[in-house]
Amino acid sequence: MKRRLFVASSLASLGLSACGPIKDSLTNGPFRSVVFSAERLNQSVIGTHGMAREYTDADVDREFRLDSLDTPSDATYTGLLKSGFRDYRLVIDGLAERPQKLTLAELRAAGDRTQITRHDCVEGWSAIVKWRGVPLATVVAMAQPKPAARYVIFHCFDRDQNGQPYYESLGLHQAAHPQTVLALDLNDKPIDPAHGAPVRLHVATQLGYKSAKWVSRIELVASLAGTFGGTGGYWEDQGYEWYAGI
Ligand SMILES: Nc1nc2c(c(=O)[nH]1)N[C@H]1C(S)=C(S)[C@@H](COP(=O)(O)O)O[C@H]1N2
Ligand SMILES: [Mo]
Repeated sequence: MKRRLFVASSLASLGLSACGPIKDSLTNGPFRSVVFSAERLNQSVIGTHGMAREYTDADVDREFRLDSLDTPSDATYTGLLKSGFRDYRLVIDGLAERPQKLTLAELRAAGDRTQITRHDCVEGWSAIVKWRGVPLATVVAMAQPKPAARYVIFHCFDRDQNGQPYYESLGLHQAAHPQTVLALDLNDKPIDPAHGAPVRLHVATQLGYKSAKWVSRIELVASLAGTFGGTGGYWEDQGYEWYAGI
């Protein structure tokens, strides 16, 4: 808790506001050294085996602000949305013995975990949110990773103004963390479009940018180097640390 607050208050004191505009200060300014030295410390002290604190229903924040690229407005996403995601399939492929294409019903049937945890954005705001969905470990196991697989990459439906898609990644051991879930419900309702419908990753042990919204595909890979900028995520490609433990 103290470490998280340290990160948040360091950011607040640098006067940072949104995830988008911070990228220059993040890459160049004092921000980088403050945050990233804290994250390195966390990585060495906590590792990825610790559990994030869980809260009760009474702690859930009424407001969970939006702070990401815009909700996808392309024909593929809006078409899926119009049909209530009947035709949505979560693809799990890459280095998999058994690639999967799962409907929302199949995902719901695969596992059921509820957790009330705190979402922490690097810019210094946080919200306690109730998530319900399938442990990512269950879904990855269904696809049977080949021995060479070391990472999972999350491909998303949204793109920035330059047409660059959002993506994120985790190591297989992080993917197996019990509090890493493919969320289908947010605060007891199916996730709304703006918050990432129909499937959103929630990584309770890492900073908010890891929790990819609008997930379309999970790809098993041996290396992060071959995907987009090669550093494992949309923000990582612009200077954020790949490991975002809190
Ligand atoms: N697909 C996608 N996922 C994303 C983002 C995004 O831009 N696109 N932004 C990340 C960041 S930095 C944060 S803090 C949270 C914000 O989630 P919210 O808008 O639902 O509050 O989503 C994360 N996941
Ligand atoms: Mo964020």
